[in-house]
Amino acid sequence: MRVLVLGGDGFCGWPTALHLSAQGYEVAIADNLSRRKIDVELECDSLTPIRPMGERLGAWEELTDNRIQFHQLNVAENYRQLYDLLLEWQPDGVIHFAEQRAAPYSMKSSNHKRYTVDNNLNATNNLLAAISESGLDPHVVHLGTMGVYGYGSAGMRIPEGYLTVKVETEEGDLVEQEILYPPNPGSIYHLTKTQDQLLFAFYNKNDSLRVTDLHQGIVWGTQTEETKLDERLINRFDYDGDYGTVLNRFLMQAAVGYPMTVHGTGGQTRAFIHIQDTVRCIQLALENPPQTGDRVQVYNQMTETHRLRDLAKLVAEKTGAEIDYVENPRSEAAENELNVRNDRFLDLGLEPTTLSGGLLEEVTEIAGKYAYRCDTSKIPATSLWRPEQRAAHNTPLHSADGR
Ligand code: USQ
Repeated sequence: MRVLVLGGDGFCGWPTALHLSAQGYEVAIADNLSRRKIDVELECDSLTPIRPMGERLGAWEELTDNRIQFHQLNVAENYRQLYDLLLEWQPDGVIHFAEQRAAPYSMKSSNHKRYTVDNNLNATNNLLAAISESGLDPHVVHLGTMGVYGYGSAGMRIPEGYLTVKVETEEGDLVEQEILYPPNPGSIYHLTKTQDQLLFAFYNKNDSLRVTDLHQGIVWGTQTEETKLDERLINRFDYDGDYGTVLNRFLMQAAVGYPMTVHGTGGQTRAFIHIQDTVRCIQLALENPPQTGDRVQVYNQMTETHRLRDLAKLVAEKTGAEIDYVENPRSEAAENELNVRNDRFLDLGLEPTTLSGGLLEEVTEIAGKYAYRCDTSKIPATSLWRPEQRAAHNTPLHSADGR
């Protein structure tokens, strides 16, 4: 079976490409290396020493005899190249990771907002239009986010994509309908993923495209079975204030002796998943495609929920690290409950990697080992959501590169 991994150089894309290759899939990656270019912009490298694409792929072939193709192209801009690649590669599945994935980065300035919207929505639309034009019928597996739901519900468990509602007709009868769960994004980045959902629904209805949308929680951990095989295959680890996600930041902060930066009261509850489970879920989704004519299939890709201050306390207990409750740079609920259904992956046989099992390994094997590469000046989160915060901190929204 042939797969095309769009965004196969990124934090989730790279380990997915290797995992599928190890499982016997023929894999081609398309990526414009934008994440590496953003490292240059932000003047901050991955904590782990990721290697150039050519070296990564050479090492993989040397170790496993499996060759992964690489096409350097911008899915959001190079429509014709994408179209030609689809026709040439004839994939059975396309895994779509080719989007700007950081909420703080998307909120840094007007330019970052515009870049995130342009890139993410054009990438998704280009892919769907190219598949439709090509006449091919690959199963599209897209990495969405739990953030489309907005981390709250009216007391019930958040369903997997669709909500059953009862609406009252003019005659006063109650009619039952299933609708996409009402979107409630908390950043421009999350907003693009809510809009992706409409693009999928439209192309599914109009062009009979087969799509699975994975609403993933916050990924933690770094390595998978495949990336562990050789240091040249190592996955990236983001720790800076824009791209670092919360649990990996806490683990890195514990390793370098920097007080853990809990935003606000730390009462925010979020969903989590280990990177090893991400790649397993993607394989499970790929191998359970919808039939032609089925609506867009949605899975909640998460295994545990935790309140942030509890996570910080857990890391503190295990490592002796200190906790710093800092001003929250974001606009988000200070405290929330989060109950999420994830039956579909469990029913397909997912056996979750638990936080209790993997935390310390991550601190010692990754955060501790590469702590010497950390630039602590890049740790504070400086992207501010609200105009009044930006005014108070004298951080204008506009950046001056003229884009
Ligand atoms: N937070 C802290 N301290 C920090 C960093 C973050 O308290 O040092 C807090 C944030 O304020 C927020 C929570 O931790 O309440 C999560 O922040 P995050 O940066 O770990 O995650 P988020 O911005 O939501 O985005 C990440 C990924 C994104 C993915 C999303 C899944 O970057 O690609 O879609 O997690 S979810 O959060 O479930 O929507």
